[in-house]
Amino acid sequence: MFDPRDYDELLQITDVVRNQVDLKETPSIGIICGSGLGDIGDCIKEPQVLSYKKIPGFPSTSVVGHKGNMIFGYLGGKYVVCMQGRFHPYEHGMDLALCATPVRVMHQLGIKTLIVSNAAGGVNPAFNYGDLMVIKDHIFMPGLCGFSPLVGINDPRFGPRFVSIHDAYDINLRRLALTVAQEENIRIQEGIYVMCGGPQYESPAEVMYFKTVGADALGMSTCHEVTVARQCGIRVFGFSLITNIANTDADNSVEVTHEEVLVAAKEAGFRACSFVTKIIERIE
Ligand code: NOS
Repeated sequence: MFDPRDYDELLQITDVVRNQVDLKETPSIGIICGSGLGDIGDCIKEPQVLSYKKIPGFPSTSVVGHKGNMIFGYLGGKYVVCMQGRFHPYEHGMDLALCATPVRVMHQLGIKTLIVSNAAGGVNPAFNYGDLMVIKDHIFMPGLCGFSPLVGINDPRFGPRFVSIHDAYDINLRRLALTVAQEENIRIQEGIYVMCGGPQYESPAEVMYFKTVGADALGMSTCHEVTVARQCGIRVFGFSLITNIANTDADNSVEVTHEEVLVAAKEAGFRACSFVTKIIERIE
């Protein structure tokens, strides 16, 4: 059984990955595709595709809309590695360290920048279905409740015991993304992302609660990956695709379904892809 807190096992996994692909160069950027946003992986040029099934320690992705491939190739003129499918803590017994292992593997492979994407419910009343939101900061609910990927004995080779999250979402990358969106005529927002444990969607009262504390979008992913990335010293850019509007009124509530989340992501696939490509083109 793979122990995500064992650094030597991480090195072994990384070796297995390296031995199965013919790396053209060191990937400088890692990408994690959110629910239904796997199109980003399909935009990669000269792709080499490694199924998660061939990576020891990697669990399978059980959520519809997550393919389960690690893809190496070129995007926006840079050599990247892309996780086409992510591990959600709700799928894997809330083992956040396990779910964030792909970030550690990508770090071992050499990435300096991580781009994370997700599908999320909009809480900010100014948001529309289909909007993209640059993540400015987050509220990591499981992390605040003791479910952090950094809990447990910390091998110092992973990074520091105490990690500062004060600047998790790189301000220069956020500015670059807002500029790119403006130039490309892509409707863009910026806001606070909340990670809930899921897999149930939030009740109207819970949505109201998060709205009150300053949330703009709600999802069930991303923060564990960002926390681990920051422990490794990787700079992060994150964005959400608003796939549904979370509702706050129990008397007039509307059901949220994963099907509508996937439809919205599919509709936005091309936009998300060109957004990410243009950002990567301009990353230093
Ligand atoms: N997701 C959401 N998670 C929480 N609340 C929402 O309103 C919402 N909309 C999309 C489920 O459809 C998948 O999409 C994200 C979650 O991360 C989950 O994995």
